[in-house]
Amino acid sequence: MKRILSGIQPTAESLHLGNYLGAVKQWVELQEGNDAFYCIVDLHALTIETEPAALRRRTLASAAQLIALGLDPKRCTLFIQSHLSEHNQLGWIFECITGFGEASRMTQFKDKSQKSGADRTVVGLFTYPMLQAADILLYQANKVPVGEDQRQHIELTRDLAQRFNSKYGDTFTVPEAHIMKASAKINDLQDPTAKMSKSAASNAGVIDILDSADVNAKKIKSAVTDTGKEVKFDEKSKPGISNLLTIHSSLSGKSIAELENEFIGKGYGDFKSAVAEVVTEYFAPVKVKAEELLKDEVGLIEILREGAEKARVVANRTLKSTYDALGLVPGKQFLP
Ligand code: ATP
Ligand code: LTN
Repeated sequence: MKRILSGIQPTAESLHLGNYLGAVKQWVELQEGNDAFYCIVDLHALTIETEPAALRRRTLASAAQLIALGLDPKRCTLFIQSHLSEHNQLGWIFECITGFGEASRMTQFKDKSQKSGADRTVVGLFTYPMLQAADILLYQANKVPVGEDQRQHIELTRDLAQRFNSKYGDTFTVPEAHIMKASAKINDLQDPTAKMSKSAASNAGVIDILDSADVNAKKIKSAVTDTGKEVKFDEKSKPGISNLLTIHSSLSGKSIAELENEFIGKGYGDFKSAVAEVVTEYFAPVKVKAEELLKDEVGLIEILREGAEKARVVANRTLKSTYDALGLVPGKQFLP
């Protein structure tokens, strides 16, 4: 069985369509026939200053949505990053073998730090990829399902694993990024050349899966398109329509060609209504299920704690071999 690991930051009240199609949908599929670990990376979320009540709420809401979207705690290990101190401990080791220049070249760091300026950029944003490498390598993951934007962080993770292995002996499995081409990048409905993102300046082009059907239908109907009439996939001249075709196709299971055929001679209005309908049908039951799970907070936290205990068995073992390989004198923190 292949080991899978992925993570998501609890930085919003609701996941958006990009998170689902770019990441979580594959997580659900990969539960079958693999040993899958999925982590809510709350420590990573601390790189963005958040009100404590909001962080807590978002962490639980993320867990509820992941389960509602199809993650089954019986078939995968779902847990919260901060429940295991091993993540921070291994993260430090990777900070000690990552070059300063190497870390400075990470585009996520460059983009985010440029936006807020050096004085307002926290060091945690700089060391973020080393903590992410720890998330992955602690579990000896073979595959890491993520969206296209995470490719560089996975590349760094591979480099760090190889660097450590060649210096200190085989300790980590070198993981591979698992990026699904078709839906790897869902774009903003208002700016179809930019990725759909919770940190977008405006929420008007972001489909939140917990939003009401009305709100989402309205957003889809006012999606920016070109001045043409044909429903045809062409990312260059029709980025808006292409994005909507990708969304429809990924949710309905119909191929792009099938959809192009279906809408020959019909206008953009009809097509947008169809997309809105598919989105509503798909996410209405998810919203109900997530709300139900959130009502029983104690039960939800218990599921996550059980996940952490399963994760700890693997993470603790990897940390022990790492410490041994480095020549750190063994303490009593390791499981028998
Ligand atoms: P931000 O844009 O504020 O950094 P985000 O909305 O991209 O946040 P993350 O928590 O960083 O959300 O991403 C969770 C997962 O969803 C990642 O694997 C990421 O690659 C994927 N993802 C996020 N946005 C998109 C998108 N628009 N299309 C496809 N995948 C996406
Ligand atoms: N950086 C990722 C979230 C993340 C992650 C991980 C993804 C943290 N640790 C480990 C995969 C594996 C993001 O912003 N989407």
